[in-house]
Amino acid sequence: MRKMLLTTMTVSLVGLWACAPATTDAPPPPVVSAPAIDGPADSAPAQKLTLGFAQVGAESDWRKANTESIKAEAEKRGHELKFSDAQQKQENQIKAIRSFIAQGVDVIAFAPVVETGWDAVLAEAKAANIPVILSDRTINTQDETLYTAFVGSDFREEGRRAGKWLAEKTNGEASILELQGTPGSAPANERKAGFAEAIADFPNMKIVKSQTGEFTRAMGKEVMEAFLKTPEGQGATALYAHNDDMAIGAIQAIEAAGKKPGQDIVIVSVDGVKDAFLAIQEGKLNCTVECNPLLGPPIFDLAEKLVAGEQVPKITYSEEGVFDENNYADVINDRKY
Ligand code: GYE
Repeated sequence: MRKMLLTTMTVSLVGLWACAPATTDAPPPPVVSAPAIDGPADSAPAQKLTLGFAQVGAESDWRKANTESIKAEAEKRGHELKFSDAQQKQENQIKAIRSFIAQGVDVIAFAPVVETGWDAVLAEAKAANIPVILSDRTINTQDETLYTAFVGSDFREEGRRAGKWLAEKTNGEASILELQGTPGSAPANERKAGFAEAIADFPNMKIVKSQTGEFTRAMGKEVMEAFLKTPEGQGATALYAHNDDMAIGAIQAIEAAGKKPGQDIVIVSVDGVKDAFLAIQEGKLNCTVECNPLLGPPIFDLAEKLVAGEQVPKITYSEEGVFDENNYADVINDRKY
């Protein structure tokens, strides 16, 4: 799907979902003309609908905020939500999607735990005429008609932002440890690729160790402990974690090893959850690249339009910032998750 993202059809940039000015560096205008999604319309109230949502799990603070946003939005709009937690297992998500099809929901939305292996079940949804919204994570498929729309973040851009920030912070010189997200997931693949792209211009920036921490605090800590026992880990000057939870776990490991996180090891991660802002405030985390989990409103905007037979954009990206010691204070008090 990544290739498609670059060349494709309808791209609409939506700012914080409520007020949605397209930014000036937006890609070329959409081929399919569809209005930007800008919150509940002032037109007639939407028809009540049933949406089946197959969630990844509860692996991180980002995910918990994402689940909360979806549940709260269903309730606010009076729609029925059938929610399933796959506990990070693709087979559970496939089962949930099949059961949504059997129950005849109006719309299916899901956050694909990994990128591949969805074609068969999505063909079943298509045959049943149930539109599918990909939430937060993309898939890899030859047949882009197997889903109706994607709403979420540009993970490759997040990786690039993390790499650029680190290059500036370290003047292009760093021995980097990398904690990757769930193997095979879009955010792990793309955040890795974007970061590598951004540091490729700096010959003195090298990733010296890279391993998955499964997007969890516990694994972030465990893998960092192991890293710090190796010669590469002992000489490392920076850490790039694909999410804040792993960075926070790693911070504990760094402290336990008698080093100062944020000073001896410069740390950049992705998500922008409350605990990351608190860690920046304490000087233990240096930067978080924001990834917006509040996808409930845009998912239900899309679902309502689909049920009303309206056309929707194929891709909707969130607009996101980069926070470090210079600007974290602007948002820390408003961050609810
Ligand atoms: O960054 C991570 C979560 O898919 C964007 O999944 C999401 C990622 C998020 O577990 O914290």
